[in-house]
Amino acid sequence: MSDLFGCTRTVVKRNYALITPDGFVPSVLPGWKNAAVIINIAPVLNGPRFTQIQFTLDKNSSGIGNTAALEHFYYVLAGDCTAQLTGKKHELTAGSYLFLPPKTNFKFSGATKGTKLIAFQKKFEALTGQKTPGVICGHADAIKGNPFLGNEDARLQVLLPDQPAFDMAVNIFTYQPGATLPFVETHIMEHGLLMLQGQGVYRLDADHYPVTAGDVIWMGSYCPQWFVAMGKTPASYIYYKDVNRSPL
Ligand code: UGY
Ligand code: MN
Repeated sequence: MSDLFGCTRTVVKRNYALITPDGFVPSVLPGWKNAAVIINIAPVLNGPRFTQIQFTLDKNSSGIGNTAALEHFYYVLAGDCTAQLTGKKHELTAGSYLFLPPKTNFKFSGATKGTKLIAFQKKFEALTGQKTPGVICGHADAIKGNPFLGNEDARLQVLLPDQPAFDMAVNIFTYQPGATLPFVETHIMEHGLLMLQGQGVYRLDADHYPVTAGDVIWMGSYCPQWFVAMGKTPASYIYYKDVNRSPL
């Protein structure tokens, strides 16, 4: 990419945004101390119904709070840290993830320098007849990647249980070079996405963008979307979507 001043690949449109790391700016999030916090996606951005946040931690960092009416999902991108919940401590390493239901106390600390987390947070919407999910702690290495609609070269790891009690899904999609989403998807669910590795071209609405590791994308409801992995190494992204609830 050209280093020419005044240039960026970032674009913010009505129903999608591509936000590239050259433009990330930290802000303050109550409860988080000695941490670089970048709120990549939030409702003020043309209406997402969730937030997507990146945290960079070191030895002195802490993040303390209660999820209240929200559910939080944390994934460790690099490094390690501890999450202390009421009555239980979780040691997290790169690839670990933690789902916190509403009304959960948490304290993140004990990070090694440069530990990076991504979080997705949204208001939990209960479903009549379904119990509110409990805490889930898992690791991506333990989740099998299944061929997406029969394509062995495009594999999906589904990190949270695919059950009606959950109103959020977080998946990791890994594509071999040349593999694609099979068709241009247009759906009610919205997405928040972080490119984890590799590169490719993302179609958003009627536009096509080169994307690479570190890029963030918001796709609003009904934003036409498609991806092709390019280059010599696999491309993968972690992404959020809202699921299992009536629109009205
Ligand atoms: O789950 C999804 O909707 C996924 N196939 N979308 C995407 O990768 N853009
Ligand atoms: Mn999709």
